Amino acid sequence: METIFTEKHKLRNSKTELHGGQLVEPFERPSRAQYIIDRVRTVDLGSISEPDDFGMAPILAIHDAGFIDFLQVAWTDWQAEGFKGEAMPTVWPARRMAMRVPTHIEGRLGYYALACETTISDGTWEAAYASAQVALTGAERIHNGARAAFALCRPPGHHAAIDMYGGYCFVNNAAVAAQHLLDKGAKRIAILDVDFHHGNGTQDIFDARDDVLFISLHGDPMDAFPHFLGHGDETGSGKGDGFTINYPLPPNTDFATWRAALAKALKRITDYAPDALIISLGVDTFETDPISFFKLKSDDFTTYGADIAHANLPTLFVMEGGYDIAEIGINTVNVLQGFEAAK
Ligand code: SP5
Ligand code: ZN
Repeated sequence: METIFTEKHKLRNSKTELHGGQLVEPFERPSRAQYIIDRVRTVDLGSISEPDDFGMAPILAIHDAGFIDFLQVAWTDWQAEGFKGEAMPTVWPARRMAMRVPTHIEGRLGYYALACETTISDGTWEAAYASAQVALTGAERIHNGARAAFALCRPPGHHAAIDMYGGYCFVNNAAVAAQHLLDKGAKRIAILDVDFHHGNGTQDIFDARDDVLFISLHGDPMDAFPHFLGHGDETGSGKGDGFTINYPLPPNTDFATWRAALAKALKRITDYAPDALIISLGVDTFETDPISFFKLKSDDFTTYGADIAHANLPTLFVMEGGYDIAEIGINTVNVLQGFEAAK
């Protein structure tokens, strides 16, 4: 399987995350991608290619233009205020307040943020842009007939909504890739999100559409980030009704339970008969992930990679989360090797 990767991910190198009331080193850090690409090389998964540049249009096909403008200037505008730390919101348009984009950077941060653990700092936009190009290049490979490709995206994307960032995500890489495949002639795309966290951004983007089937397995939002989307009764709206499916799962969910939900998801996906399958691949389902509560073991990732292969669809893997950094390369590449061995 070919991997698409760029060292530009290193431009996303914020120093602080708000966690437990303290500013800590971010869980989503550059070494994550380094461990993954090292493992790709160690097992000789396949060739490693630089992304092509598809420009801004595919990003603007998914995201609000004002939001993307904001991401590009947020760090500069924040610094112009003379603040000492990295950019983070302190106020939001909460219930019954005005949904109007403020002028001041502190107001714009609150308007466009869905969470404040994710700070914006120098290079954040450039890395997010490059990460989207990695996903687009992977999508282009699938369009050109590849059976599978691995878009080693960093920063991740599935929490980024039409006009919101947070959860370590800025541009929704999987959504941008899905739209690219549709624009190239695909009729239906399925996105299966196996990251521990609910893919709220992807769900938001495709909520009212029937040309993208979105299915997510994740920690129940009653107990897990992002807390405010991902319940089992969210099924899509308008002509998208029935094209969003959520499997919220409780603390300490083991592989047998998780795999049973995966089997239901894959059945729905094959019934939908998409032209391609996009996997939002987070390995924060691992038993020792520091911010998550599922109990998958390293071999389980190999097993479910094979389960995904049995759907027999052109498949683009798009990297999302995973924070047990010492094991992230093994767990991620286990999914890809399990897929390759079974196809
Ligand atoms: C892409 C991705 O995986 N984003 C995840 C963002 C989660 N950020 C907030 C996590 C809050 C976790 N609180 C966990 C307490 C653990 N005891
Ligand atoms: Zn996650």
